[in-house]
Amino acid sequence: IVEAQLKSMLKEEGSESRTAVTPRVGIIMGSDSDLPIMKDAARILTMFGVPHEVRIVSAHRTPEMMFSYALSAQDQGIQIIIAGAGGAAHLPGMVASLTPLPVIGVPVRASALDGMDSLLSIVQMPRGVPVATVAINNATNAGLLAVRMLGVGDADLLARMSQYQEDTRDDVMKKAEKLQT
Ligand code: RP5
Repeated sequence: IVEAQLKSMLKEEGSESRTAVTPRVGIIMGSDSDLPIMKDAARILTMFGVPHEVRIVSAHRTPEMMFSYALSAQDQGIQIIIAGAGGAAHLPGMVASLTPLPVIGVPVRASALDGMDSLLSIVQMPRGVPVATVAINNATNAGLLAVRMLGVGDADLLARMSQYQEDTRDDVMKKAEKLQT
């Protein structure tokens, strides 16, 4: 059921839960309930043409799967992992402890504490195990950060990021001009 839901939610984005090409970015999350937020990261990667995969991997409910995903990611050709979780969000940190790949954590607002619990769980990593943490529910920025990281060794991708920044700037300028007229 989860796989079917994943597929239908990602279909509109042009993302697939399992891709034919080797994914460069792995998007993982603790629960299918994180998907409405985490699909924003997939949307950005699709927009930039970055092959990626989307998986449900829970640190608490499927710890063995989390271990095997994190330990095999590098050999599978994954270059960056984006990990989203809510509540006591251990997924990004645990994955970062098991792989040398960069991990971007997305705190998901999922509990009575409005995501602050998740934010602090992800950002307050102990020395030696870094997780790049974006704002609560901001999977868009996780996708953009992954593109920038990959862009360091990929001139085409970096050029597309510059274009994206220009487009964003133009968009704001147009709106500002409209307000003045
Ligand atoms: C976390 O618990 C998940 O990442 C999710 O954000 C939260 C709630 O999960 P569900 O109870 O909705 O499956 O592990």
